Amino acid sequence: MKHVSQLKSSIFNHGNALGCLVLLLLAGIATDSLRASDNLSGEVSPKALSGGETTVFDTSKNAFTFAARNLKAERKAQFFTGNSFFNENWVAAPASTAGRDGLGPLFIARSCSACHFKDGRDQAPGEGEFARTLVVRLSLPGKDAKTGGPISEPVYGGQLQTRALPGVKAEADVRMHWVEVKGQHTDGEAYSLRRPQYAFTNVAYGAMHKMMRSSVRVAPAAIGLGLLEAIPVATLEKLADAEDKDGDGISGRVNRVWDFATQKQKVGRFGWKAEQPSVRQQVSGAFNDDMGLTTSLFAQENHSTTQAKQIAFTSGGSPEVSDDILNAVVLYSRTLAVPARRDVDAPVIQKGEKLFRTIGCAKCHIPELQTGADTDLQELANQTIQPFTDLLLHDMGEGLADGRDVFAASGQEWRTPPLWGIGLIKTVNGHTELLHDGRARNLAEAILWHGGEAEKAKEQFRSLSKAEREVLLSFLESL
Ligand code: HEC
Ligand code: HEC
Ligand SMILES: [Ca+2]
Ligand SMILES: [Ca+2]
Ligand SMILES: [Ca+2]
Repeated sequence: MKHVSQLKSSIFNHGNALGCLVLLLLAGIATDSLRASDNLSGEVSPKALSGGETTVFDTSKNAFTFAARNLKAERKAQFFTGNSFFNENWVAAPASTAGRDGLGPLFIARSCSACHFKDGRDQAPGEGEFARTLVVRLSLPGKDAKTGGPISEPVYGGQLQTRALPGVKAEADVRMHWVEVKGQHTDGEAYSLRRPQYAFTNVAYGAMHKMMRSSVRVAPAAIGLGLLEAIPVATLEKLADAEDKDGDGISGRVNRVWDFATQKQKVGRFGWKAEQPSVRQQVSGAFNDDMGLTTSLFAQENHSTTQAKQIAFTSGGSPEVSDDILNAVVLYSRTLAVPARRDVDAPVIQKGEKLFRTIGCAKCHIPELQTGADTDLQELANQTIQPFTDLLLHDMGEGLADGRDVFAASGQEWRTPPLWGIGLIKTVNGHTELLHDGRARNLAEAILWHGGEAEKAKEQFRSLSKAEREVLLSFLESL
């Protein structure tokens, strides 16, 4: 249990609506406790502390933008440097702002926050719209001999860049089309889901390979990632049940991916298919593929040798992102805090949580985990967290399949995404789109897309009464 004195500083720091409410409650409790036995005075249910001691208390549109509440004072300057390089636009080289140049020549966006707006989550393009911040991964069938990862398309590489510097051709445009798929709950209530179809136009560097596979992804929220990184491998291996020995139809698997820093296989944790082993590699990859910026980890620009012959550009240095800046953005991405849950003790929320467990959602979306002691950021060590993920790969059926494997992840497998903060996406990002490609327009649609290992849980959801479904959704909104 967290006590008032520990919580006050963060509540004061943020001065938000929830904070004010808690302060008022605390004030009330302070006087009340003179009279009554102060059994609950100022205590916050541990269940509300999604990120353990790193948890912040904010329900405003800035809810995802804060540093871990317990971040050591000596790290704050680096966090704020990271914040500024996450949010500001990078520019073409050469520029007077030499620390922020080197964008492109091929890129998708000028800043991290163009996709992770307010450190939150992105949306898919609407009907007939062209992709602006959507990430499209490309590969050929088979596995790279050295890394075991996907084989890049020979000309277009591992990712499609939909923008380019002036005088350089962008690789292609991506146009989205949505197809409605009708269904109904067991009680007869109708619903409609939308399935994405997309086409490449203005393909600029010659025909794409006939065998090319592609996968579209939207940016997830960037909160709590250092905590997920600090979950011991042994915990993940214990949660895994590759052969489904317990016979419950669920067979989570650990992804094993290439760690470029050590040149070895490592457990994958980040991205929609758990294809990145560390926040550092994920962030370095984002600088490179999403923004055309080189780092000490990925020193080559993102274009292929075929494309290089047609591209003239000025480098922003080698590397373009200095280690100081990279380190700051990595620290920032590791220590963005998860906001506390709301209304954990309300009867409807507790009922919803019970349903979440009884219909099998908690088998993959693991409510509670412990971080290990083995991390260079002591703030993240030994925390009891409520991430609602197992970080494992699950076969989610044909409906969600992208037909493109990544290391151990098949074309039907996805990593269970954490559900913490999910109820605040609407406030932070102004939309409620979910799943890897943003196809679900709300929480219910996200559940109704579940198939494969999650088919049974989905069917149980479809069979609930309308009132029960709403209770379950209220619980998800409280996360
Ligand atoms: C063009 C849009 C875009 C830009 C720009 C972008 N990202 Fe992302 N980000 C994504 C997508 C899409 C994913 C999921 C990738 C996947 O599934 O492999 C992601 C994933 C991540 C993750 C892993 C989150 C998780 O839950 O696994 C981190 C961390 C991250 N991005 C940080 C950054 C940083 C830092 C920058 C700037 C250097 C950045 N991103 C720029 C789209 C973007
Ligand atoms: C077999 C494992 C498994 C089970 C069981 C399961 N899920 Fe999921 N869940 C996933 C995976 C994997 C995804 C990501 C799928 C994708 O993006 O294509 C996901 C995505 C979601 C999302 C969207 C998250 C986001 O960030 O976009 C929500 C909400 C969700 N699940 C809720 C539930 C609920 C509620 C239940 C119970 C009815 C449930 N899940 C059962 C594995 C599971
Ligand atoms: Ca560059
Ligand atoms: Ca490319
Ligand atoms: Ca099992």
